[in-house]
Amino acid sequence: MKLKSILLGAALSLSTLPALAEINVEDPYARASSPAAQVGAAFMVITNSGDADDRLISASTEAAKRVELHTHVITDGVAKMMEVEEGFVVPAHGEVLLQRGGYHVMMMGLTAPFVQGETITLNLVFEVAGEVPMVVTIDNERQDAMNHDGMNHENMEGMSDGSAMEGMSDN
Ligand SMILES: [Cu+2]
Repeated sequence: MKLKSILLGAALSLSTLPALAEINVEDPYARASSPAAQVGAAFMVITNSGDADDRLISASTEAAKRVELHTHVITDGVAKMMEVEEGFVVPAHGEVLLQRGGYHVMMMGLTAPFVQGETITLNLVFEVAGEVPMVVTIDNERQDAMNHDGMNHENMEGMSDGSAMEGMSDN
């Protein structure tokens, strides 16, 4: 009886603590560039309505052998993907965009082809919020509405005139 009331008390006090990090994921989708592709990527908007910064530190899924957090960097006009080992910061009362041409969750060694309309389960791990599992719909046909600069996985490497890169360079 004593233990039970202690546990109950702990649960009550937990629920009244101010929110440290309140992670929400909006509009997640995943895609592969072709039906035979061995890799896929997941995109979403991660919001944090809490009072503390959080950080996406890793991810896992049964749909792929290996999952990494990636971004794109442009070297000599060519976009390349790079692992972001420190993860993606989700600022307090802010958001981080995972979108084509930028941050994404990279899935390598897909265990099955990404079929349009099917779903995968993705497990995100945050420094503060812990594990956040979610169902992500495969949408290979998705045009990224948030992609203001018109760049995406497909056309970045073939881009020759560099005009879309203005504003992304420091010099
Ligand atoms: Cu990648």
